[in-house]
Amino acid sequence: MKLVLELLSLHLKTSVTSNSCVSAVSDVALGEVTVVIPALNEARSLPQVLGDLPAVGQVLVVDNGSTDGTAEVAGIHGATVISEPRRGYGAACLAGLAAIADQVVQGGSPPQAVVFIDADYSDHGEMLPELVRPVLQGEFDMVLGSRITGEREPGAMPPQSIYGNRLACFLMRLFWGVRYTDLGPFRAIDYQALCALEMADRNYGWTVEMQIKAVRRGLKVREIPVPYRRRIGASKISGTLTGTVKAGSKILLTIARYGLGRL
Ligand SMILES: Nc1nc2c(ncn2[C@@H]2O[C@H](COP(=O)(O)OP(=O)(O)OP(=O)(O)O)[C@@H](O)[C@H]2O)c(=O)[nH]1
Ligand SMILES: [Mg+2]
Repeated sequence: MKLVLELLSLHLKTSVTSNSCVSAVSDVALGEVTVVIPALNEARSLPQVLGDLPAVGQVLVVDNGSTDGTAEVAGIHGATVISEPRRGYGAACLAGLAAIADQVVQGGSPPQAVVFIDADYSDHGEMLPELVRPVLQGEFDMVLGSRITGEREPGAMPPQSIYGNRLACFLMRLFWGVRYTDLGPFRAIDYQALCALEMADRNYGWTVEMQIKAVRRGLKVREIPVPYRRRIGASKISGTLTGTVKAGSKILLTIARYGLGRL
C-alpha cells in the first residue's frame, strides 16, 4: 500500500512539474507575439477584445481616425496606440507594421509572429494561442482562422459575406490551386514571412492580398476553424449595401489583377 501511495505521489509530482514546464514555455513564446488591431470607432467593443486576449509581447491598437474615444479606451486597457488618420483597413494594418519596423530600427527585437484581430469583438481572442502556436513552433508560416468551417453565431456573417468569401476562395483555387475557405481577419503569421510579402493594399483587399502572396511565394499555410460572433456596434462593411459592394468589388479586382499577372 505504502509503495502504491509513493508511486502515486511521484506520478503527481511529475505531472505538475511537466505541466508547469509546458505553460512556462508557452508563456515565453507568447511574449514573442505582437497583436495588431485595426480600429475605427470601436470604443464600446475594445475593452472586451483586449480583456479576452492572453498576455502577449505587445498589443498595438491602430486608431484609424476614430471620433468616439477609441484611442483613449485602448490606452486605458493597456494597449499601445498607433495613430493612422488615413482611413482604410489595410492602411491601419500597414501602420501597425510600420510601428513594429520603427521599434526594430530603434534597437528593439522583432516579434516572431504577428496576429491580426478585429476590434469589434467578432473574433474570439482567447483562441490566440491555438492560432499562433503552429507559427511559433515553426510548423507553418501562416495560420488563418476560418469562420466558414468554424461555428458562427446566427447573423454574425450575413449571407452576402458568406457567398462573397466563397466566391473569392473559389477564384483563388482556379488561379492558384489553393484551397482556402475564408478571408477571415483573425490570423497569425511569421513576422519575417510577413515582411517578405511586402503588403501594400490600403483597404478591403488586404486579407486577400496576403493570401494570394502567401500561395505565390510558397508559404506553408494552414487554416483552423474559429468561432465568430455578432459584432458589438453598428456594422460598417458586411451589413451595409455600400460596404458590401465596395469590399466585394475590391476583393474581386485584387484577385483578377494578381491572377491575370497585372501585379
Ligand atoms: N470599415 C472599416 N474598418 C476599419 C477601418 N479602419 C480600421 N477598421 C477596423 O477594421 C476592422 C474590420 O472592420 P469591420 O467594420 O468590422 O468590417 P467587417 O467585419 O467586414 O464588417 P462589419 O463587422 O459588419 O462592419 C474593425 O476592427 C474596424 O474597426 C476603416 O477605414 N474602415
Ligand atoms: Mg467586423
